[in-house]
Amino acid sequence: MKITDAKVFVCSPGRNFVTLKIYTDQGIYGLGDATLNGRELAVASYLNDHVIPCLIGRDPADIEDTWQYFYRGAYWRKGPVTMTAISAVDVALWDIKGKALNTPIYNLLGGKSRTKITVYGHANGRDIAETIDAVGGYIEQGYVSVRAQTGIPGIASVYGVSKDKLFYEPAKKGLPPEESWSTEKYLNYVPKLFEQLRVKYGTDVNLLHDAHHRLTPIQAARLGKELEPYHLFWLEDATPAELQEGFRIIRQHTTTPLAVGEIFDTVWDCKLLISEQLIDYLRMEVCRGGGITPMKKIAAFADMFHVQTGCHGATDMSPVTFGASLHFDISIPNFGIQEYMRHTEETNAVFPHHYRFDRGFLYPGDAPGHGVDFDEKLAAKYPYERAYLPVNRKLDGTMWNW
Ligand code: CS2
Ligand code: MG
Repeated sequence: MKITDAKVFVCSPGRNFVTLKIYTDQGIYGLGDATLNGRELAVASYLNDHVIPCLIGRDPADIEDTWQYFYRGAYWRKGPVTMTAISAVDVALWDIKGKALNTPIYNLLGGKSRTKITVYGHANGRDIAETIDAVGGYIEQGYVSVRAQTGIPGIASVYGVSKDKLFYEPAKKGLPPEESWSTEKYLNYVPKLFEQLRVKYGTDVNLLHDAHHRLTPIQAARLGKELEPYHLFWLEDATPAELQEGFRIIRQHTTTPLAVGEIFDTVWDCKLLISEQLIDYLRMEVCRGGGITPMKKIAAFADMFHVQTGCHGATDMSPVTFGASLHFDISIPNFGIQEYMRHTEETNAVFPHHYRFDRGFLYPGDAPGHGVDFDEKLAAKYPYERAYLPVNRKLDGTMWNW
């Protein structure tokens, strides 16, 4: 089999997505997700200008060699644009291999290690009372795990809080919106949310929280310590992880489980975090971490150090990523949990798929490949519109992490 062509589709059914379609001489095609929120066109260009010309003529069955070709051969390694592009190629090739062998991708990864995939939903509210109600809504839908994010009195808008209770899309059309932040107000308020959630819903529901890179290590240590009585499933992105050693400070002070990694793109971003057991869940995803090929290796490395996976699953990854991630999730031994931010009906119509949600769990389905398709004609009705993630400033105007 030979690769005869490849095309990049940028569309916006509710939000911007970048889809790579690789065609072969046997009529089989594969799909990969190359969406990078706010930098979509950079990845589209990397694929069109630097990847696709080198793909034509290759055997799509040689997934590992193709991955090595685009990683080592790029010379300029790593980084979200490069690795999102390589991820899309890798996932598309696994899709082709599954279709050519008429089997779902998980069968090519060692088969199923579980029957269903535990997911968590995103409950949010403008204040504690509203957030408590939102968590109850997810429990009623059958979720056994719920992330809770609340607005903070005195802060105009906070990460993770949206008007729409089922969909959360942080990217806004036009130039980056500016948000404001106060670590002090946040640290004084959030423990109260989880205290009241436990009083209201007891200890059976898994509660998660995302600090979204906004704390210093010692501030994260304080929050982790104050959340210990509420036994969170995880505290996510407690501190920026460029300084992996910073997690040593958090670890020294608290037993609250730590999750990090949605912005990582190679194992080098988390080698120390894993080998020193500084984290409990790795958030890397097949659309950012280089694809299924390296993610299998990273999951095996993490398994040696008691680290489980907790793949990123926000609206800014297309159903193609969800489809592929579920085949990865269901096959690895150290699966932890899968984030599941629902897509809009517009998005689901452009990306028909076999996976399904049922009362707190996702099921990948048994279609050959990853089981997700792409409706080019319908996609063409939703042209790209520039949209950026917000930027964030402290109340005194200091630029901070969003
Ligand atoms: C968040 C994301 O889902 C999460 O855990 O961190 O919503 C993240 O903000 C977006 O994916 C950024 O595009
Ligand atoms: Mg996050």
